Amino acid sequence: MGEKSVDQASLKMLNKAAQEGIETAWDRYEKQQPQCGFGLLGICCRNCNMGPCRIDPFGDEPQEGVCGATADTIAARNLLRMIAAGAAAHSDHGRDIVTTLYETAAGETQGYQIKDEGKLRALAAEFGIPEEGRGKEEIARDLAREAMEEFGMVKGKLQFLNRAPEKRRQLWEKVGITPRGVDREIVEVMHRTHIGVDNDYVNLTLHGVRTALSDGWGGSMFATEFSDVLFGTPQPIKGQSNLGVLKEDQVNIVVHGHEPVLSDMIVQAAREDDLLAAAQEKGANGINVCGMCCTGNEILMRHGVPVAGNFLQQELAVVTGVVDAMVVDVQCIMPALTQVARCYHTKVISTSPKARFPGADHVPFSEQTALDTARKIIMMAIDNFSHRKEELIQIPDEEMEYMAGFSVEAIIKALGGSLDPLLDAIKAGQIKGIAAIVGCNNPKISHDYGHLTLTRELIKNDVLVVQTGCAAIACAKAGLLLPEAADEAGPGLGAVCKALGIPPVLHMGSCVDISRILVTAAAIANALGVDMSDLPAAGAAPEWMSEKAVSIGSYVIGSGIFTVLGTVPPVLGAKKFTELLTQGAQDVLGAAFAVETDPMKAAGLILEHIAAKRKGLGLES
Ligand code: CUV
Ligand code: SF4
Repeated sequence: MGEKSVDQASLKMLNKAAQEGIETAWDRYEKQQPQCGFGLLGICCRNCNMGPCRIDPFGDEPQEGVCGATADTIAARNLLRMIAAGAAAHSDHGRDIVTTLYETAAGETQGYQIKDEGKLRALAAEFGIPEEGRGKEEIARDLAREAMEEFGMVKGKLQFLNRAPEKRRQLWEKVGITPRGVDREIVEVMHRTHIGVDNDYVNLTLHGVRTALSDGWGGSMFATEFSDVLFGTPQPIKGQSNLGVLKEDQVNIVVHGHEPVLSDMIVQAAREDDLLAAAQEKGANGINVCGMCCTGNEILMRHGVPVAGNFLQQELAVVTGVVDAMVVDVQCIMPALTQVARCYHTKVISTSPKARFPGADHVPFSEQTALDTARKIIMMAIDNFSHRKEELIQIPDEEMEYMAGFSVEAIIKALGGSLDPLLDAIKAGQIKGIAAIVGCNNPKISHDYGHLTLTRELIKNDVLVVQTGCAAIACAKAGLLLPEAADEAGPGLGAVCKALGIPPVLHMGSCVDISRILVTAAAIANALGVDMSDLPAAGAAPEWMSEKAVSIGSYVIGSGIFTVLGTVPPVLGAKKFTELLTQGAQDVLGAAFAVETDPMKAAGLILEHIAAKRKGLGLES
């Protein structure tokens, strides 16, 4: 397992990159070795200018920062700031979607429509907004305004929390971590982690969980639900994945980043006849829009658009020499892209005022002129088609079909209209439980190895796997998102999947769509009349790297679901804090973290956990 990747297409491109003298994340990771021990252990602090301070991990002096902060305080504060950044990223994305809906309803945007009126009306009912006899624009305006208020603090409690089982809501109240407003919790992290404010690692941790909950049941959930209203609620759909989706004879546009407001418009514009004609005039046989990372997930969920790869493949896509434009918005976009692009002909086009990249072309994107901007970007890609360097072109032939589009609505539909068949299969032990495998890639672990190993092991043991993010793309490339993959599943899960015609691994969308997983888990718990912590369910992030993943992991345990991390979080230098996260949290939240870098062992932990929870529910193991 010493290989950089288990994905053949990626290995080919890594080889090509090496021959052409191109550095990738793996090379830069190598150059960072050995990485700073204090940083890895989470015990350095730069929160004020008496520092930086660091704690001796071997128990020698110093054991406190200049202000007296201990290892536990420092590591907890650091982790809280990671949660705040992650929650902010998801939630700011959510806010942008809400704003787009508001402006669309006001007739101020170009190219967007309210695609799922049914969902709009259901959400309106949930928020107590009158909808009978009113037009969709009117409702959407009220709903979006209501949603905007949830970011600040008007009601003092997020609306979507009502989707959680009552027992869970009571627990949040009792522990004092009911999130009050999305922005408020994030701001409060920054306040509390300022020098000389919150120095109690337990108190800090509780607020960290509250902040994360405001992401999962707030910002992320707004991003998902309002995206469905604007762009349509995903339904099962097929497409292609991996670098082989790039086409030598077509204009290749890779959209990379996170927000569907941009990528959906590019997909839409690329289908216009005059742009197609312009591409043909340049000698191309078409316009091939592909996705990467989570914005790729957004458009593959809704349009079956091909996905070129996951996080660690962004540079490798450029190395093929056929990407005419790499269009980016926000999050998980390596600044190194422009360096790599310089060696080929690829234009990196940034679009968000929040995310500029030295060396990129910037085309400011706004909802008001979205379609025109998308057209302009596509024209830039078309114009760049003739600049390819023939001698540098090599496209790996790896390409794999996937089935995605499993929104909660789609899952219920696939089950024949209610969750009952799934509940029955769980009760009967045909399906032992459900595991959510999510998150990024990280050069600390062989690319895709963690995702694939854990997923295969779990489905083999009759655990239904639901996924989002780069984990889902890893499984798409390996063919695990096809109904035929039921053959790789255990006899129980395999039979259920075959009867329903669904894969044993359900792709539920981008990282913000982990909110769909929360909704599913809550609905199952509600149907069984139990708390989410009673479910035979687990979460895992085998290759996580981003701060968003820290927020996700924290709201998953905050929601009562055991979570295994496959790369080590920067906390181990703080003994008591680590104990709180991996043990103490269990007593308070009914769930805790485990850290396990070997995915086979992680699978063992999850299977054990699921067996114990089944027993707790009185189900046969
Ligand atoms: Ni938001 S956060 S690398 S793209 S899953 Fe992919 Fe998903 Fe992690 Fe980023
Ligand atoms: Fe050092 Fe305390 Fe300042 Fe952190 S807050 S840098 S531990 S003095």
